[in-house]
Amino acid sequence: MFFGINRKKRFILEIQTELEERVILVGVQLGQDESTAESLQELAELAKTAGAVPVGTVIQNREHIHPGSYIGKGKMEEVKELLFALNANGVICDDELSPAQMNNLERELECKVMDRTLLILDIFALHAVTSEGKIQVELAQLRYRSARLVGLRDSLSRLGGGIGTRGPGEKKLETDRRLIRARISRLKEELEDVERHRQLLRSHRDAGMRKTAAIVGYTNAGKSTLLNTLTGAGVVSEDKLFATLDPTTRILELEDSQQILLTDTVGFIRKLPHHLVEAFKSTLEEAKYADYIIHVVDAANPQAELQMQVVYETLRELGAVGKPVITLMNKQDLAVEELRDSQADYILRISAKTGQGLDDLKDLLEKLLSDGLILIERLYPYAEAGKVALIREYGQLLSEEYQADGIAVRARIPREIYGKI
Ligand SMILES: Nc1nc2c(ncn2[C@@H]2O[C@H](COP(=O)(O)OP(=O)(O)OP(=O)(O)O)[C@@H](O)[C@H]2O)c(=O)[nH]1
Ligand SMILES: [Mg+2]
Repeated sequence: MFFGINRKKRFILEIQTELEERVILVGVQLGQDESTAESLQELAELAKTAGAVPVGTVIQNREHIHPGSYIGKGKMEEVKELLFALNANGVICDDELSPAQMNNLERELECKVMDRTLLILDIFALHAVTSEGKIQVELAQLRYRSARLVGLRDSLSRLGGGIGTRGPGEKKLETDRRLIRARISRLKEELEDVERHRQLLRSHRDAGMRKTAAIVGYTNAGKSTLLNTLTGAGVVSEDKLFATLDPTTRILELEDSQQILLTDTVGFIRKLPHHLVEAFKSTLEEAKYADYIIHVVDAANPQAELQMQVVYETLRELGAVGKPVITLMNKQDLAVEELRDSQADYILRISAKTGQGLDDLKDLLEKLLSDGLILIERLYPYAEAGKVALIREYGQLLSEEYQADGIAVRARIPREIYGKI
């Protein structure tokens, strides 16, 4: 009896150690580019978020990435020896591998071969909550997979689990090419439905009468924390990469009965997989349709400068340009560097966690909102009380006086509703 239980326990333990992914991170440093080591540090964070244990790093200096095998022959030997020495069972390359590179590496190294994209897709799969998020992730995963079935199948069957095998929710990812194609077109249709719905929501969101600000920034910068502190939104905020995938919108009440809609959304990262950008287009585009961009920077991160560049590049790719940018140098409660942002229209130093500087942010938003408003002084007959309600909802009602012949109103209103009142 006891013997049986112990055997079972030992068996489970064996499976657990077998499933532990001990990985070596591999990067290529091109010419004088000095960010490779830092990029690998970030890759290590991504690996940990996906449940793997990074045990070593290898960097190769090359003029260009080896087209057939990502790294050269000699380096491959080095990685092979390191795999053995460190008792590792997989490698993760810091760039997206072509199908050929993946096959060749997998054959030569005889271990599970992964890349940055697979890792990010995996984390997205673990964190997707809403049906929209799940469809988007699965679509991106399947597109990535369908081109790499051979190398991936060998790699993924080596451990029988772990990174690359997770689908959104409980779903097992398909590995049959024909089935994948069918599933992709089904998902695309579903996504179109969801996107239509999102468009509708967007247009309903007060038909453009209420101003919106999109909270953007590098992953882990503190976007969700900011929304939570400002509005008590209750969004998950964690010291994890890509904690948020689904956009959350909340109303922020300001002085003089002004309001602005704030949307927290998915974070950016360098080398964001293009399949993800494509699949998450409708989510990412929240920034494109917003009136203002609130750019949250983790000012305590040594890589803050580079992260800011990545954010601006991504915004440009999404077409979210030509609107006022408020940059928030966040985490001022920690040791931070004096950072500049030449691309921002306004810069504030804040701590989303302690609330420091958030009154300044509210003041700024109030000012921005009032600047676009028109001052009116008017007497509305009682029959037109509905117009006063409209002003109260979308404008700043400065004073209202109930007189014998109607309501005397002083208010600031957005241009968009001027015609209606
Ligand atoms: N010390 C300090 N930590 C902060 C501050 N703001 C956020 N954090 C921490 O930074 C981590 C990431 O915060 P999130 O709000 O989840 O970051 P995010 O930008 O939403 O990240 P993703 O959704 O993963 O892209 C969490 O551990 C927060 O507690 C701050 O002002 N000071
Ligand atoms: Mg978040």
